[in-house]
Amino acid sequence: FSAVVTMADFNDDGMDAVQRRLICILVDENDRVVGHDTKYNCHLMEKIEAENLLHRAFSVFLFNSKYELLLQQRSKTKVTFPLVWTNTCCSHPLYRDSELIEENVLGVRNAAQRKLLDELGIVAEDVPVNEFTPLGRMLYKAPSDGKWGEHELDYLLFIVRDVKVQPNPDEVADIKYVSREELMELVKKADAGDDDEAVKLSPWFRLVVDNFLMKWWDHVEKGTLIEAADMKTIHKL
Ligand code: DMA
Ligand code: MN
Repeated sequence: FSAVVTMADFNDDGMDAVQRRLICILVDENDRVVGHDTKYNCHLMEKIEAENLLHRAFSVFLFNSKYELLLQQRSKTKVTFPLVWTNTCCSHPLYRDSELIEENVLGVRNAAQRKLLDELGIVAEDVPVNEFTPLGRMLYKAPSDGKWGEHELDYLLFIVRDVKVQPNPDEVADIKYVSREELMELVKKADAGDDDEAVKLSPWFRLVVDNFLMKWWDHVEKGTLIEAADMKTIHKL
C-alpha cells in the first residue's frame, strides 16, 4: 500500500516525532477557530505561504516583586529561533478541550500554566490561571531559517509573581531577570551586534518591546494592569 514514510521524514534537522503529534489551533485573522494542523506543518514556511496557515499562540511575561522581567534564552535544539533571547515563555494552546476554552481566555491560560512547568519548572500553584492578565493580541509573521518560521495570532499574558524556577535544558539554555534599564541595554547590544556571538532577540519579543512593553511595565509597577488590557483589538504588526 502507498502510505510511504521515507527516511527524510525522520531526519528533518532538529525535528522529532513530538512536533508531528502536537496539534495547533488554526485561526483566521479575527481569531476565529477554522481548524487544526500539526505543529510541524504550522511552522513550515512553505505551508504558511501556500495555505496562509495562521495559528494561535501565547507569550508570557512574568515579573518578580521587584518588577523585573524574567527572560529566557531558547535552547540550541529548538527548531525555530534557537539561542535567541526572549520573554519568559512562549508556546501554543493545543487543539484539545481544556485549551480551546475562549471564555475568559481560559484555554490560553491553561496552556501557559502547562508550558511554564514544562520549560521553566514553575509549578502550577506558583502561577494560578487567574493571575494571568491577558493584555492584548498581535498577529505577525517571522521566518526563522529558510525552512521554519512563525505566523501567529499571539496572546500576550502578564503575571507578577515570585516563583521558583528550574529550567528544562531541552527547552531553555539560560535565564535572567532584567530591569527596564537592563533590557534596554540588551536591545542596544542586539541592534549593534553583527557577528555570530552577538545577542539576538526573538522577533515577537522585539515587536512587544517596540510597541507595548514600556507602557505596560508602568502598569505592572502601579498594579493597574487590568486598565491596560485591550482584548478587542488584534494588532497586525
Ligand atoms: C511559540 O513558541 C510561540 C510564540 C509566541 C513564538 P515556541 O517556539 O517556544 O513553542 P514551543 O515551546 O511549543 O516549541
Ligand atoms: Mn508558533
